[in-house]
Amino acid sequence: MTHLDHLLAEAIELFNRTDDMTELEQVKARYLGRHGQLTELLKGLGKIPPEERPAVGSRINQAKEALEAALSGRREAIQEKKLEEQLIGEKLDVTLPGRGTGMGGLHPITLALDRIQSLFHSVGFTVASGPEIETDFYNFTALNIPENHPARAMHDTFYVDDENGAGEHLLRTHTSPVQIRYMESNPPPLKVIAPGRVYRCDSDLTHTPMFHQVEGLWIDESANFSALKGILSDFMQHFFERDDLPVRFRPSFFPFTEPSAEMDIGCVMCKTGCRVCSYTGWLEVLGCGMVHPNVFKHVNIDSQKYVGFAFGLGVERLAMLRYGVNDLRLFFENDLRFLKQFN
Ligand code: 2U9
Repeated sequence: MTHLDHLLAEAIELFNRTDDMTELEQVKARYLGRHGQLTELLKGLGKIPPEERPAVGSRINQAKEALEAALSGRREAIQEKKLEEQLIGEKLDVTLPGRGTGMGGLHPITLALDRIQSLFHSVGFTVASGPEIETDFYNFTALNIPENHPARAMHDTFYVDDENGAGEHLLRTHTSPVQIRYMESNPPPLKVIAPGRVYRCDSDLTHTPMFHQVEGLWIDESANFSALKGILSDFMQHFFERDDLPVRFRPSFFPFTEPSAEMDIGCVMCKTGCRVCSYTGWLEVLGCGMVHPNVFKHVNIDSQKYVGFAFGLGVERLAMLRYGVNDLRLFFENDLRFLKQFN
């Protein structure tokens, strides 16, 4: 075996021994680099007799080509092995069951609102909406709420700072302004509900500064209280899915309705008295009444010709009773452990 054959065999042996690309390049440099052993042999050609040079030079070049071929073969093998190892490491079993995606769901207040809206829609009410920042006129004056009424006080209503400081704008304290606006642009007869956010300066265990209301308005020439009682009783029985739900109406007072009444339903939490119904067996669920003639005057509706009935309910209260939620704050904390129960 010549020195060249020996060198070639040794280099190939070293190439095959390593699995590491950097190491392979280092081995290559030892033979083919600027001062590599094969390179040095080529450089030494000048020192041998001229007649031997072509034959020796050709053999060295052959050896160099063989080494380069072995090197590129080894490079490919190392890369292939690396890829194979990577594929095994990242192996994916597509037949495994999925981890499940969090589907998300609707907030219980949205669920209650949807349910309320769909029940009133089914008996012919359309849905109206309006601004949450209102004027004093639409929120109070048009609703026959007197100048000195406590609801207008700074400590009950959020006033918005106007440019001119007139204190004319406020966050609506009920959705009634929506119905005032609706009556301005839609002649009677009409049957409309106004769901939405309302704001009051109030914050304790049973009140939040923002809450949701659904108010309804029904105006035509022959609307009457017994029909209103029927609609509201049916609504509560469907909302709570109880055909035998007891209901009663008690006289009350609101500036925008006359006469006015409050509606109670038999307690949905107990049969014999509990803390929710204060051991009375009854729960107050909404207010209602005949639209006051002064309200009609503000929107130019002839109160001799038309009769109107209105009602208002608090969505949080109905949602608490329907879903058995005993703490109002749960609706506003957005704790997923609570919210997930409604999915
Ligand atoms: C117009 C005329 C009259 C809406 C009404 C009530 C009675 C009522 C409360 C229920 C619970 C407010 O959220 S709550 O605290 N509402 O008792 N609301 S009558 O009367 C109207 C509405 C619009 C034009």
